[in-house]
Amino acid sequence: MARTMRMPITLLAGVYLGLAATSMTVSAAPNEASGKRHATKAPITVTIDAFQFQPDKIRIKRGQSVIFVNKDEVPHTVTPEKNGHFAPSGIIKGGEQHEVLFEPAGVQNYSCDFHPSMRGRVIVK
Ligand SMILES: [Cu+2]
Repeated sequence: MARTMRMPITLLAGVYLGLAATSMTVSAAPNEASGKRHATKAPITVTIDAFQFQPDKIRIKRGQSVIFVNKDEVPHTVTPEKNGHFAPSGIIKGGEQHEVLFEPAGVQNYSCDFHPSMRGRVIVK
């Protein structure tokens, strides 16, 4: 049944060589994984909504910052728990946001001064 589908072998070989050349070009692209310690790191956003930090657990790199965006109508805070290594946000009013810089590596737990059940975690690598 495939009798009519015969193709010259040289044509097929040419196609495969072409594909191989293409994929080699792609894999030769520069590897950005080995970034320097002070490379620019875009901030990550955590939303405060309905009295919850969302997401309440994130992983970031040293020197990266997190922007906490308060979408509630009431004020909240992002306050480090004991032995935390970042500056407390102070009051973030409803509709406002605050950027927190995380420098040393470690697990940083935080909570809201006004609503202690609101808790979150930032893992700094
Ligand atoms: Cu709160």
